[in-house]
Amino acid sequence: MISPESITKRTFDYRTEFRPDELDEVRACTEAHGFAIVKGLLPDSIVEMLQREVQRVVDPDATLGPGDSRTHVSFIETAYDAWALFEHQPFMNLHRALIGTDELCVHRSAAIIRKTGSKVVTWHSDWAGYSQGPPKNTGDVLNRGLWPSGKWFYITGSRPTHGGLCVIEDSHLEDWQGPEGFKLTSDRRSFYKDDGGDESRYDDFDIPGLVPLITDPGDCLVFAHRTQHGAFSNQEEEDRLSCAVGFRDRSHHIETPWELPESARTFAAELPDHLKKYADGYVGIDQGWKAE
Ligand SMILES: O=C(O)CCC(=O)C(=O)O
Repeated sequence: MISPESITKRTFDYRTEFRPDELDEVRACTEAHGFAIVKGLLPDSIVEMLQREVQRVVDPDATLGPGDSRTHVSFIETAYDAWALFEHQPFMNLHRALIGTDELCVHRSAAIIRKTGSKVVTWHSDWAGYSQGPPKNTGDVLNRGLWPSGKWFYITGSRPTHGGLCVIEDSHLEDWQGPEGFKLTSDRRSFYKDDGGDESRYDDFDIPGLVPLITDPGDCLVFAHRTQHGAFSNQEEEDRLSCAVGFRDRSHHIETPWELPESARTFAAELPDHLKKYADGYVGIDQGWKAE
């Protein structure tokens, strides 16, 4: 395995970092290269609030220990203080620009804790649109949209020694065939070394086109729906915390094979009146649902 300490920030012959008001540039970079970083989208006060909310919602009884990771897949429903994001205009402006409309509803949200020693996140694309058959799992229902898949806040920073995120430049392009020396898995969701091994998702970082994202806690990490990404193990003492709230165009109706979960109904009922529009179209997620 490559040592995270040996991975340094890359330089590019194009810009990858933007101010929150450079929305056209963020969109253009995401479309051209598959990722972009919006610097300083959140002030320290919101970062600190999100750090508290991620800990409270994801690990309410503080049961996680060394080596553990946990993901909460409907974070925003009960992260009450994080509803302030709906009123943080730089955040909403970014989403309006990425989705291309003002008529947004919450699509999905997540928050992750990775403790010291947590495992590597193997390389994958979130996009479930490569298979067009009936959905087999919740990802097949929710991850077939063409809008950017990642809009993450790594609120304790993203860096290789801290379980930071990496993407592969240009891996969002429709005709991308995998990095040189690798083959795509048969579902096109990941890749493996072309040395006669099996199709297991690759878990190391010695990859042509690798982009280690090295960011501050208030930055937003944007990536396109097909972009391949992975994350290092967290080798620092501090918990690695991240969260994301994604939206879609409210007029893009999603048919779910699950009933609207009680927690999604409660979220819609509890949102203050002026924010209820963001729950209009929200379908929640039933983690227990699987095709028969
Ligand atoms: O935890 C991470 O940094 C990676 C998250 C991720 O890959 C995903 O949610 O698809």
